Amino acid sequence: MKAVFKRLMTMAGAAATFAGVSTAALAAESGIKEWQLGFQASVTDVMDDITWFNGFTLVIITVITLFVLALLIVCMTRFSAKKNPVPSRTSHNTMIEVVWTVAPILILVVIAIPSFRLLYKQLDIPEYEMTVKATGYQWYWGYEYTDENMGELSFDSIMVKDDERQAVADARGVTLNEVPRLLSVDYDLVIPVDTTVRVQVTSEDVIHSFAMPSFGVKVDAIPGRLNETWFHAREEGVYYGQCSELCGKDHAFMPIAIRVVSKDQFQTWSTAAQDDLDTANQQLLASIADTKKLAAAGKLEEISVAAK
Ligand SMILES: [Cu+2]
Repeated sequence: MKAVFKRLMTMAGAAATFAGVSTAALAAESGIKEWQLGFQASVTDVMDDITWFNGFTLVIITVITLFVLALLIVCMTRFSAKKNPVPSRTSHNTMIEVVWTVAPILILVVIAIPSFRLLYKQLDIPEYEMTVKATGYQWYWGYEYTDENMGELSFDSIMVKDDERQAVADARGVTLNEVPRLLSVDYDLVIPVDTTVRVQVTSEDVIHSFAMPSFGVKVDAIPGRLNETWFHAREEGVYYGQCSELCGKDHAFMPIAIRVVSKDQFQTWSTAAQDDLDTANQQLLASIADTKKLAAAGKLEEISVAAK
């Protein structure tokens, strides 16, 4: 069923591209759409839980709001001054007071249990396979791969300006929609798929916040402090986030772009990037484009059969 749905989505994406529908193409690439309401598509367990929890609390607050509305309507009609020329002198009702104290406590407990479970899931870092360090600067992010086998690889990641988007798209051999405005950066943070990654977050100047909606990640970047979080992305793609703590005049212009690639692609990229980051990125994009072309032509299955 899932496979059928995915295929339909791919076909829809292809059709939209032919029709020149920019939003659909954008969505197919990164899980973001123009004028988007609601969350970006989830690619981690934590974000799955956040999405569920959002729906769960939405149901509770909807029921409470409707209940209060009903009470108001009852009060306004049944207990109006017109219908009650002689007002009641009731001032206490033990039963009602017990109910309106206990019921909200129970509701809060029902909300608190999954809420705390989710908080601990976000903050308890499981056994991780690699570490990246993100440092906030006014106004861009710097990334550092701190594992020994990564050879002190580090780079800054700066937003692609409006007038540079076309040039970047041309250089990467992609459409303009794949370089989304205010979200694309010159150097993406590259991460392997299906890998538990520990993220250390700090800042060099003021407080920033490292946020990646599709991963359910948001953690403050505080000068002099090293905060930690983690993620385990299960799908390849490019994911976008933004600095989420007001940090000065260009706060809106320091996006975060994480490119999740296959483990093989990451291996090749990380080895090459330690010598020459630009060439490594070009090779990586070429490899991703090849994979996409093959997938589009439906040849992936043939290759896997041939490989066996
Ligand atoms: Cu900021």
